[in-house]
Amino acid sequence: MSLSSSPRSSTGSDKELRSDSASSGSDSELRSVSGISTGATTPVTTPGSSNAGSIDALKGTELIRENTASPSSLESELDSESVYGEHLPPVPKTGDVKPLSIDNGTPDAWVARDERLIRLTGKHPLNVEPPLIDILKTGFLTPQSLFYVRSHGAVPYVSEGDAKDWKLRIHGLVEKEINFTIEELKQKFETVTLPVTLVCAGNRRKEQNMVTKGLGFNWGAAGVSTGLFTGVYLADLLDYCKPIRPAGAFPYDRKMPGRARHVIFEGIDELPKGKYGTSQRLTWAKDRSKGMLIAWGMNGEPLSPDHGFPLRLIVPGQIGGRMVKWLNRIEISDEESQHYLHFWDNKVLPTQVTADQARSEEHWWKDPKYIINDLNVNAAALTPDHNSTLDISHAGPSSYRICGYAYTGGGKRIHRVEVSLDDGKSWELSQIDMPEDKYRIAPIRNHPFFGTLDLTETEMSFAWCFWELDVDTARLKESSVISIRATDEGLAAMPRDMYWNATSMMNNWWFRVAIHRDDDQQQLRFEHPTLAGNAPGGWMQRMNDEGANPRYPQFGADAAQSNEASTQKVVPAKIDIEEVMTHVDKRTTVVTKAQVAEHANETSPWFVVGDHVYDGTAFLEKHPGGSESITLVAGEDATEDFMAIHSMDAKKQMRDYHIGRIEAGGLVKTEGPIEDDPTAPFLNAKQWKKSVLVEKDVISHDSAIYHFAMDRPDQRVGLPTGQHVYLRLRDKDGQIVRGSAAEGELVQRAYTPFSSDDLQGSLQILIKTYKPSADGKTPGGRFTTLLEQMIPGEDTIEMKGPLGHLKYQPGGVIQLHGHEHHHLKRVAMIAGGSGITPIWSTLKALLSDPDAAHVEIAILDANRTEADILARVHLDEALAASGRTNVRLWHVLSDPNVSPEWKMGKGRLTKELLEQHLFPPPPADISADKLDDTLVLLCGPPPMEAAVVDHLKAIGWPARTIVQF
Ligand SMILES: Nc1nc2c(c(=O)[nH]1)N[C@H]1C(S)=C(S)[C@@H](COP(=O)(O)O)O[C@H]1N2
Ligand SMILES: [Mo]
Repeated sequence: MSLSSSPRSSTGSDKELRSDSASSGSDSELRSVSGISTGATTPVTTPGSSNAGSIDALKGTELIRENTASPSSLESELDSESVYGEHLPPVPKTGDVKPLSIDNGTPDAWVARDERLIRLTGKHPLNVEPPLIDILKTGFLTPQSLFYVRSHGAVPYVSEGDAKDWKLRIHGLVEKEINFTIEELKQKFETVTLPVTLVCAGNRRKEQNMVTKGLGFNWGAAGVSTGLFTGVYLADLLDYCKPIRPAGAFPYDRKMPGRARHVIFEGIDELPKGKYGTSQRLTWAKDRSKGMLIAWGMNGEPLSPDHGFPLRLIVPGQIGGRMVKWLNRIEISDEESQHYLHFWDNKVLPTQVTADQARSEEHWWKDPKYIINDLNVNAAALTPDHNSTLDISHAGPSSYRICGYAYTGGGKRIHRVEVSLDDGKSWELSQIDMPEDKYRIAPIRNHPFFGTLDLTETEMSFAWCFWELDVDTARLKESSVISIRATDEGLAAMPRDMYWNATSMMNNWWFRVAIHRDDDQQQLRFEHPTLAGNAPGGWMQRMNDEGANPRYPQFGADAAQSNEASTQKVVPAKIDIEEVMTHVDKRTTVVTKAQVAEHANETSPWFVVGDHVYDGTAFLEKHPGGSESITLVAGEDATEDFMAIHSMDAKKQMRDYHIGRIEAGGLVKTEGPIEDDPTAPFLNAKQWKKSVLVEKDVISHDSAIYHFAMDRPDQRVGLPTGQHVYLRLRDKDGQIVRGSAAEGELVQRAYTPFSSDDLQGSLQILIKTYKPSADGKTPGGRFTTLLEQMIPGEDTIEMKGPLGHLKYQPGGVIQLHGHEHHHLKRVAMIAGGSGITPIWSTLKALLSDPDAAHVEIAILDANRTEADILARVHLDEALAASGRTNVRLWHVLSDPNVSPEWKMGKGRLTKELLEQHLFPPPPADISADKLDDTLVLLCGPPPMEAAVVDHLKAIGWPARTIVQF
């Protein structure tokens, strides 16, 4: 094993460093991230060994002397540039950023952002990383605008004025509470600056998702950035407040009431389950050598809104998740933070705990052993970049420089980064550069913005380093994979194998870049494991597609051998979409992805089925499933859902809306969005979710209430009252397909819930089964026949939603089509058979809403026999419980043999019956600025609905007041 490049002198210029290397990108843009080399001879302290003595040493009398000795006249002459020092990494400024159109319509529309950031969770909230290769361009310090962002919700709007008045409150188990403005913090405590690398615990998560999808979204390898953070030491604030900590031994795992042991931090951002907050152990927080800061600045600028303006916590060496943004409250307590996300986020659960288990078994999240604080050792390659090439012909360079970043946690240093060209059989050392060490040469003091930037008194390492290794092109030519492994001073090394875990956090197996040779041996092409976000590509996806297992990847000759042995991949048979659903004349018209993207809107939605593009605009009004089911897939590939739900006739109708063939390559199928927010409701409008049937309450000869489980017992369903949800099952010759087998055909139907939206952990749906007729002439309902076969406690169904054009809002308001808000005075509900179910949830909400007591309700429920009346007991109970006198319920039975005892309606829903049992119709015309306060909600078999609509119109009900489900 030998070093392929000789150690460089500390004066080697950036140009020199790169001149002999072939590079993947445009060389001129790339600046070496390395600077001077101080060697690895700097002595280090043992982390965690700091004690009261060393804290005092850090606080040092020298510091205080310097401060008092500096005359203020001199201070004003200090020019930030010169005082900062030219030998130090340049401080990047936020570029020219503006609010982006992509954020229009989101709560963050006002936030200025850089469009180069790769969005990992769609538009909102902002979860982004810069393009990996940009780390090479930006270097040691990342400009705020290119700094990765992880926000669980909207960015709180804080004006300059708000920032002036911003108060940081410290309270709880302290002798002295404080409530300081940022100005007061600056006055009372020493301003300090530290270079700190922030890493989201999810960095490199996509690699884990490629093995088995876990609970989180797809971070690439750039969920990491570094800034110069300016603020005051948290330790100083704690010294001032004096935590109350009576001495005494205590069992480690129990709290001693009244004894301060935790420091809880809270931001102002409002999330579905409360504010963002987490905590630190008090002893750590008091340890100045750990460098925890209450920071207002980054890179010489105020924090940007995305990064926590005006104040945030910085915890060097720990995961980003601990560094609370928009910080305004600190509580000293005898117990750890009780914030929702302190428990349900930033954990590495044992590898055997599946995502499903993690969702349903709370104890994993409450076990203190699985919390993550300190970062683990990690590294990634910047060159070669994904898809870059290297000329290996005679004209090409003789050597190539591989480089990248590395970091570790807890203040430890990276001590080696090794590169293997034979997938781990042998390793060679790369050259490590620690730009952070430049700040150890001489302290900066009294800087007008940075205050004190002094790493001469600490041996902690809080920032990433860069490594590089020159290898002969000839050797790369022989290799099929570059593997990278970093090791820190505690000899913790990146493992060969992935430690898959449900949150897919702290992924740090070897970073491997596959090498491909082109056929004529003229160039090499490099392939990273994954690409950030939904971008396709990378060897992990390729291996999945080839039927190989990327968890135990094999490259080059090894892969070729094992591929031969593995069986052929089964490709599911394709329905002839072209034959059935396309217009002959348009089959050759090519529609570009960009054109489809332009129609990713609600007014002129285009979508893709198979290889073809359809314009759904003209069908929005007519679509029996509501316009939402079209607008939801606008700009997307809707093949799977479309094929599952539509009849042959519906498919044929698609010809009229066909506009052409999608350009080669097709659309990238959008992946399921964020799941790692444990506060998110169960239902997701863009993603099918699995749910177990936990219970089935049979309530009549042909109907039952089905109870489906959410991911967790305390999870909201996320189905606003009045909306429906799709359920789907797989049908193989009339038999339900169990488990995750992808056989059979998908069958899907929409249902409204029986339970209300405030029920947590479960969703109840009342469903009537359509059985085949006794003579066998009429077949049973295809979906309900499958549903009947489901075994409670065992079988799962898939759900997606919510959707629908009607939503109930408190106060007796019906929202239609997302924008009309009808403040009801009267509402008629007309149901036929199981048509009562979609009406039920709105009725129940109206009856239980104290602010809707004024709404007059008339219910007409039509069935064949008394036994057919669905959920009659439930209806009666809800009515009785409401105590309302302005609600009428009238059952009508159509069975000619109905018993003479029956006192309510008989026969069909005639015009006369409607006139008699409903209130008079609202005025035919109302002024343009008003909405109707009287509506009819109608749901039943299509012939019944048609007849009722005719009668209503004849009576004088304007069409706009009749809402059909
Ligand atoms: N108030 C608040 N603080 C927060 C978060 C948040 O959503 N709200 N996200 C956390 C997570 S998970 C990370 S990784 C870091 C990201 O910091 P950045 O967005 O400035 O890079 O902020 C942390 N602090
Ligand atoms: Mo994070």
